[in-house]
Amino acid sequence: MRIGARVFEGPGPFLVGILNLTPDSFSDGGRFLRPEDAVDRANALLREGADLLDVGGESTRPGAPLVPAGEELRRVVPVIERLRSDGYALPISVDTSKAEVARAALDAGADLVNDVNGLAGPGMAELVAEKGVPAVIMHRRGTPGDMRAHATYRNVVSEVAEELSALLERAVRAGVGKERVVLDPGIGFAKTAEQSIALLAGLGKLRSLGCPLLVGPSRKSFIGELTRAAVGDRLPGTLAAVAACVLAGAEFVRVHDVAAALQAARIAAAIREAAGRSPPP
Ligand code: HH2
Repeated sequence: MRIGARVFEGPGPFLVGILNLTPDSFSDGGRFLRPEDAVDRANALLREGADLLDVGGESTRPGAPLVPAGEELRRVVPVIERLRSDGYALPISVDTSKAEVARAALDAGADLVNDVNGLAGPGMAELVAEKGVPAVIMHRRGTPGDMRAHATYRNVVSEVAEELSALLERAVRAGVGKERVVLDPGIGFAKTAEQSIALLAGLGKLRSLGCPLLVGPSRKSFIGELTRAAVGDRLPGTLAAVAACVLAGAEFVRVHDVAAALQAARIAAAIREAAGRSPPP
């Protein structure tokens, strides 16, 4: 899959570094509001070994207020423009659910649309089709305001697989090339801690949908619920989840702490490869 100037081939793992340009993201809100801090952070993520930079201007944590398009544009577009004019080396993904924001970000130099709403909002799939760019289709139910009430599943793995498959079909009908889609189970989005763990355990089932997988476990509340760790102390739990994602075959992992996650991901990938080579008992 080509993302911007780079071709992503093989099983990865590829590290997606998170850059949140928001005042209220659950773990790093307010840290990168000044464009110069945002650019420094983007460069630090590159140095740490990120393969892709994911830039977002709206928090999607449970209970987060919706951000008007004008405000989201104001947060995201100048930083993407600045990174591109500085010759930033990584492909850039824009984390948005609004077609207006995605269009402006792509015009400013972003290479991929990462949509927690699965390209289901007005004009989003059509925009991705028109621009011919790759996209992440993530699973969620409801909105940040009401998603906790939607965490009701008979079998979370098969229902997430069915709902992702429906989102994928819808996007393909709108003209999006399936070969340009990455699927994401949406850890923590309308999922309890137990359901997030079940999805990590059942990731292999999502492979049958025929697209690369991206998983975003970084610092999320399922780690806090299982370990009682505060948001700032969830790196060890994040690394365990990253290793599990890579062992299950996820190509992309979306993380805040790239250097540490890269080490965990490389070890997990080496174990995965060795397991693939070992003769049957
Ligand atoms: N998680 C978050 C945001 N965007 N995109 C994808 N594809 N997958 C995810 O799991 C995902 C995502 C939430 O994490 P974060 O960006 O750290 O927090 P916030 O939404 O509060 O800005």
